[in-house]
Amino acid sequence: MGRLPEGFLWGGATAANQCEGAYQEGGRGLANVDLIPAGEDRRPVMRGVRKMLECEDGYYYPGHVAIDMYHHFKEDIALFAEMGFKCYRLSIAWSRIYPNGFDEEPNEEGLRFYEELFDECLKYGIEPLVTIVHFDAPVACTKKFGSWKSREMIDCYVKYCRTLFTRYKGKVKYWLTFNEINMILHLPFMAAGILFEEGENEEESKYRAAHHELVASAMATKLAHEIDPENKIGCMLAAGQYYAYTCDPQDVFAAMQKDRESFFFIDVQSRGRYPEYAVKMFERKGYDIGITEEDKKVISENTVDFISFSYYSSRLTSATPEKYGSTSGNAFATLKNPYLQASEWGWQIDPMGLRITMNALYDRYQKPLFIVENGLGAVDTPDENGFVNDTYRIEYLREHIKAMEQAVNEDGVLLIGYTPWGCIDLVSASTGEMKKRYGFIYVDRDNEGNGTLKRSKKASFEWYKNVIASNGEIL
Ligand code: BGP
Repeated sequence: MGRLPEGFLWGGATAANQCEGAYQEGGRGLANVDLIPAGEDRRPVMRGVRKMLECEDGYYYPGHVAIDMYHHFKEDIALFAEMGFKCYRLSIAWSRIYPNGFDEEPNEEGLRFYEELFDECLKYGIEPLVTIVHFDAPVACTKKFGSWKSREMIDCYVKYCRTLFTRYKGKVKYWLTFNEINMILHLPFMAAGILFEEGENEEESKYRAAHHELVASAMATKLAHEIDPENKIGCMLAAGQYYAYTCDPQDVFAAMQKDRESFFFIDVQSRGRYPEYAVKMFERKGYDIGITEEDKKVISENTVDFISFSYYSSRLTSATPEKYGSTSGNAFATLKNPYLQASEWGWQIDPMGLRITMNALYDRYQKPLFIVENGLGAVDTPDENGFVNDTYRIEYLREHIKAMEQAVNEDGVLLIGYTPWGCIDLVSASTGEMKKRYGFIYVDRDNEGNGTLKRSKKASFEWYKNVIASNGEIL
């Protein structure tokens, strides 16, 4: 039975900084993600242009408590198990393990926390899928050497990875080195803890920092395979194919270039070398991003085992974008597509775009894919009994799952699993709101931090449970 291969990893995804809270408990150090406030300064802080290296008075930081999963994880995992999850994607907060990033010894309390969490998953037969870095970086590293702008960060990251791979050997098999690695070009403080000085060439600095991440990712891949040959390492892209606004060849080329801005990262991580178009771009712009012969070697010898990605929407561009209207969409500028509806936050809804994106990635890399984020951020209004009848979310997911199944069954794309984003309501990365909800499970907490944190099942909970039980047959 089912529309997908046996063993398909159905599940859901979260990230530490958006759900755990307890930001000062268990010996955890301060991270960039703790310093991103709600409100109008959020975006300038995420972009690294408004420097915030301490918590400042007068700001609300939604990640400090989030949905307090740190203290609720047993209850939450039990609910995931009830839905029949085969897999749970979560991230480890780096500063729980190495509070400053460069500490000699790891923090045992942090290690124990995740060990208990993994054991809880394994108790229900849920396979953990672990993001090693989901945007977070210890602030002490930003202060000491500029975070990923410095090569020193590579050593800190590799040490952190060695600790994880050793400690969780036999419990965790699937790892992602960096969440949405291409986000560093768009929101560099949030994605990598980096800041800019007056007059600095920001783009060059971002590519240098990206190079350090790419080397670190290859070194982690090597280490993971050495420590346990069972380990499977994935890269992770904020994906969504760019369409050309018209069939004018100039527009088509503009769309190709936009896609390359993102493919660049996966080209390095999966093909094991810097693509020609990037080498030429660096030459043309006179950028020196410091690639050594040794870097090239480690990158070429340690490519990823699978390609994971988030997909919320397709994107649209043109050679003359100023002629058309734009809309928001996961930090990526995109034009308004007249054929598509959009969410309440302006993210355009395009299930067919998922099929197109899957085909583009599979054609390009010929490695198994893993959809590790997808979903609809929407306002949920509980009825008088506290129940959320989220038919709009079911509709969104149903259409995307159909497109995903077509990519697998009709186009022959190899797909390992599907973990929709925010399977339990959590803090929105782009806006800091609780109001932008993705979950099958409702959490009683609002934008200002009021609420009991009580968990309750939405209509989509039962629906998704049936999807999983029928392996994608009953939608
Ligand atoms: C991705 C991130 C997630 C997540 C998601 C939804 O970019 O990997 O952390 O938050 O987008 O975005 P938002 O929370 O802004 O709706």
